[in-house]
Amino acid sequence: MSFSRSNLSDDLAAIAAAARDAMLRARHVVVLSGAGMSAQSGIATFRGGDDSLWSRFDPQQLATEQAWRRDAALVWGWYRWRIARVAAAQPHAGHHALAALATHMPLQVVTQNVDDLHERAGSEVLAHLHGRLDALRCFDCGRAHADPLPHYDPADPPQRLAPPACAQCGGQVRPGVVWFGEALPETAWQVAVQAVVAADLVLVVGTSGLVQPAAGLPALARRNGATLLEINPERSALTAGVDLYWPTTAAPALPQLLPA
Ligand code: BV8
Ligand code: ZN
Repeated sequence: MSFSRSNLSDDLAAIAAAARDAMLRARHVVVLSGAGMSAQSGIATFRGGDDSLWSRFDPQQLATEQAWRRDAALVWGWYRWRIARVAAAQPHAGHHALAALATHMPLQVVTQNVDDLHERAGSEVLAHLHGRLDALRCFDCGRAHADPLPHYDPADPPQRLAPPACAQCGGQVRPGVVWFGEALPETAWQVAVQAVVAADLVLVVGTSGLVQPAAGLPALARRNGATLLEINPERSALTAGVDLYWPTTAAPALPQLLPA
């Protein structure tokens, strides 16, 4: 399916109509979401914007095993703050639209996000490529940590905080996210690859397309014949390679893809 860019000028209504038509014609849709999908729920993105996570924290300072070994209280304090921010957030109309779209067509959600906003809107997430904030486990013995966390006010800024202690070995409990330098969960990666290879349309929402190997999925889909749509208010590292770029944000755009 190709969209000659000339007939789609910058008319957002025409782009929205073309995107909706492409979705309704698709046989198998895979949505690949990034931090921009959670932005309008109040969850800071990683890059861009003066409130982005990375503008105040350097990922190499915090989202790595080295950082944890160097200062687990600093890293845990940052994640505990993020867990509280996610718990206080609500899915927006875009999350709900994706859940509704899945009742109209074969649609699978693959996310780089570590929050549960897709699930709370009713989507079944095929793969969390970078894990889940709330899947806590012992850094030392790997045991899942199910004990409730002490209350944390989401309005409080991140602060150093001793990680919970593992009930089995007394080790330090970490978030179940994939840190830089860590391998992606094998099953999540495999099912995501299978899905994009089989898809005839991949809808990329809210990712800068900078983190590998997740950022390679849209090109893999295209090599296997899929049409690529992108929703992002800014051009990303993926935009040059998509069939239709919709310069907008997720919350107002995704509901427009629903059948009239
Ligand atoms: C691995 C969990 C190997 C943690 C995350 C040098 C070159 C190339 C690659 C590398 C390199 N050095 C190292 C690497 C590999 C590295 C990598 O890619 N680094 C990058 C930074 C260069 N990758 C890894 O380390 C991966 N592992 O390679 O392992 C290996 C193999 C075998 C055995 C052992 C090891 C692991 C990567 C996973 C890292 N973990 N998250 C945590 O959350 O703390 S990544 C983190 O950033 C997020 O999960 C997210 O996935 C990722 C990317 O961010 P985005 O989602 O794209 O968000 P971003 O803020 O960047 O962009 C937001 C976008 O939304 C913007 O475009 C914006 O315009 C848009 N937007 C804003 N508002 C809206 C919106 N869009 C729509 N609506 C809106 N309202
Ligand atoms: Zn343990």
